[in-house]
Amino acid sequence: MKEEPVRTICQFCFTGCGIYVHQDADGKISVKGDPDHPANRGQLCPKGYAIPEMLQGKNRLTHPLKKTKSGFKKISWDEALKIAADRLGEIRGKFGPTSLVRCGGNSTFYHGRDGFRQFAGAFGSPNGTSPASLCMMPRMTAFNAVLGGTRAEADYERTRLLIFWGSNPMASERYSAFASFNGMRHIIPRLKEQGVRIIAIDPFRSGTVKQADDWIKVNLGSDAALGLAMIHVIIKEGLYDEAFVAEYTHGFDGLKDHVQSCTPQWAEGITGVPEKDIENLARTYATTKPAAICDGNGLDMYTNGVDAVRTLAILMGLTGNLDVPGGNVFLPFAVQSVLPTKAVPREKRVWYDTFSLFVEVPMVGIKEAILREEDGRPRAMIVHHTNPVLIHAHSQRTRQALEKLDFVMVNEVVPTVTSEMADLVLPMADVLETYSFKAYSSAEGGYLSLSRPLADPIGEARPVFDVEFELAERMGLHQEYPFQDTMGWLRFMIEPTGVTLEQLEEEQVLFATPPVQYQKYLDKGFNTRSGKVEFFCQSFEAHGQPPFPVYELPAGEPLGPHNTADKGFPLMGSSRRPGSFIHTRFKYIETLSKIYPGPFVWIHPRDAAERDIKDGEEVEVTSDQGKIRITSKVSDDVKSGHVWLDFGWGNPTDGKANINSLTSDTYFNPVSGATPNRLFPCEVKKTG
Ligand SMILES: Nc1nc2c(c(=O)[nH]1)N[C@H]1C(S)=C(S)[C@@H](COP(=O)(O)OP(=O)(O)OC[C@H]3O[C@@H](n4cnc5c(=O)[nH]c(N)nc54)[C@H](O)[C@@H]3O)O[C@H]1N2
Ligand SMILES: Nc1nc2c(c(=O)[nH]1)N[C@H]1C(S)=C(S)[C@@H](COP(=O)(O)OP(=O)(O)OC[C@H]3O[C@@H](n4cnc5c(=O)[nH]c(N)nc54)[C@H](O)[C@@H]3O)O[C@H]1N2
Ligand code: SF4
Ligand SMILES: [Mo]
Repeated sequence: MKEEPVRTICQFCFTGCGIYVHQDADGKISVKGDPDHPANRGQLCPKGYAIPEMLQGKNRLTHPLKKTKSGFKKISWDEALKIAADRLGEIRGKFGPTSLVRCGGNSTFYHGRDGFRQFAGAFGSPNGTSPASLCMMPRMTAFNAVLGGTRAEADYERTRLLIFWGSNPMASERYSAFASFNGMRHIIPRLKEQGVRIIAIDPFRSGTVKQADDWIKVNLGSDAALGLAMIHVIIKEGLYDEAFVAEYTHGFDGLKDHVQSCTPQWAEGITGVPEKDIENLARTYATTKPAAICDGNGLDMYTNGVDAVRTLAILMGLTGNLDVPGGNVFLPFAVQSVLPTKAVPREKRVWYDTFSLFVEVPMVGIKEAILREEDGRPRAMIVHHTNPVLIHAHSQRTRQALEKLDFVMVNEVVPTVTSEMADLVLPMADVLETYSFKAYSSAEGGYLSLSRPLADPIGEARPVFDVEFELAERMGLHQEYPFQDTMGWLRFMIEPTGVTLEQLEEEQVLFATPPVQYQKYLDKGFNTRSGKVEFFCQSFEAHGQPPFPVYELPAGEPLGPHNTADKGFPLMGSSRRPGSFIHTRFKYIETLSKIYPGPFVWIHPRDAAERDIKDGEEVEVTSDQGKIRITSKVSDDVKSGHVWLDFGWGNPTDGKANINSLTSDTYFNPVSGATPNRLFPCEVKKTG
């Protein structure tokens, strides 16, 4: 660590808070929020404050490891890269270039987004997968189909009504990244003071629900029915924006027919929300101007999630709340370079016929191709910045699929359930040890910030791009590279923004676009096939999907008290992510595990009493896929009949229960490949 405070950003979630990290004369490291950074204005969450503890390097992988019959053996980088180049070369020779899968990470940190992307392109493989099918890409796919382009963000500062729909920013802190403001913790109370009405649509009494004026207690995975019924009411009562609909939307008459039968009464039976409340919600949204919807990850992990989100996009268009002040707005963003520079045609992807509308191959496509031993199936996988065995539905099957591969190389910072089954484990420099950058969108404009290393990489760990380039060099693929190391990657990526690395070094926060401009559609229309908001999605129709959104069962099979009770699983299991952690990480960081000593299964007092379960007791949760032991938390934040399990544990560094041992990958969304990670019938019993 340097003597001078380092001005950098935290990249553990999408917010990307500005921070100062300082080491005093005694070597004590402290962190404070950067008061001048637009993403957080000095605020931080506990994960940011825990950075000094993270820098102590607990559990870190420090050397390349090769799997042998007697366990992992330390090897040199030279040997590790030779093994990787030889094995990948053999596999390419035998099975062709598409036999490689890049299993990349989440876009909270751009090394995860971009690592090995150019490598896969140069190798000749179009096969990439990541957590995207569970994260925000199902939503993006839906918004893109209806609205064109990216999703439209809630314009918090100017709205009169804000609906949190399947989002919990009081824990996820995600939205400040887009709204360019202090954390949501500060935004919501301030909006309430200004008389803005806040509604939360959520099956769980989340931190955000607790802040809201109204709580719409919807059933798990039933949002498409709620959305369709709201559309029904708005059209029937003539509450839509006639001028906007006439001029800027496509398929209104068809939509009107389509939702004819989607009455609030019909939706009550599915959503559990009383008919009257659905009518009121629809009327409130359509008549409070302007109104904004803040969508969230609570919609993604159901097999019907894409269509649920299409109803949200339609509602925005129907009420004219699009790209107007206080509505849902397309914010400016600094456009960066695209990797790989020589892309392999999408049509060559595994399971392309099924997932032709999606940005990549969802993990289910990869798994099925391997497990069914299809011709042209993947044979080798490069994993980085993700932990596929833990995070995808039905961990046992993910493990089986990876075991069937000829070669698995995992780039990691700490041992995980995935790294434990790799042939080769490469120790990566952590995000705190390497240069990176982040591009933000905000109403004030799209801007960039630099992430600077706080320490040298631990042991022999190396940054992902340095390793990637050296491997490419050893395989003779380096001619296709526009960069040679981390700094080269950074310069290449930001080049189109007009901002230079030198300027970023100097200024730390640099705006690369003008502020938001509203109603861009007046000049440019919408970026869809018709140039309009597509109630009738032409892209969906062209790919054999229903052009109007429909309500399907949320886990692909009939769920309901009768069906599942008959099979011995009367409870509906779902999953949650406690705010003090980020996904599967940092369960071993003491300050964070003290804040939340999970994982827990959250159960309603009535359901607990029926099973003689007390708070804080070890219980067994069983689904048709597996069984785990976990501690109970008896709470009426949960609806009776539901149980919520904390996601993210189950690595060797925590030794606790992995809830994806209970989830199923039998059914998935036909467009995004999303599995029902948030819905699985189960039963909870006392142990012993
Ligand atoms: N602290 C922290 N921050 C994070 C992350 C983290 O792990 N920890 N992860 C980051 C990532 S990758 C993501 S994707 C974002 C996600 O951040 P958000 O988009 O805010 O999503 P979640 O936090 O998953 O919260 C989703 C909410 O949806 C609710 N929900 C669940 N099922 C349903 C349903 O069927 N219908 C409706 N209407 N609601 C439902 C849940 O109860 C929960 O309150 O957070 C990011 N930020
Ligand atoms: N049941 C259920 N399943 C879920 C979810 C849920 O709520 N419930 N949430 C889903 C969602 S939205 C998401 S985004 C995914 C999250 O899934 P992942 O993105 O796979 O989860 P992370 O914990 O972020 O995994 C990142 C991995 O990268 C490693 N890593 C961190 N920093 C570095 C680095 O600098 N270099 C390298 N090489 N590695 C690094 C970490 O050690 C960790 O093992 O899980 C999904 N799965
Ligand atoms: S983890 Fe916390 S400190 Fe870090 S970027 Fe997210 S909100 Fe900010
Ligand atoms: Mo995510």
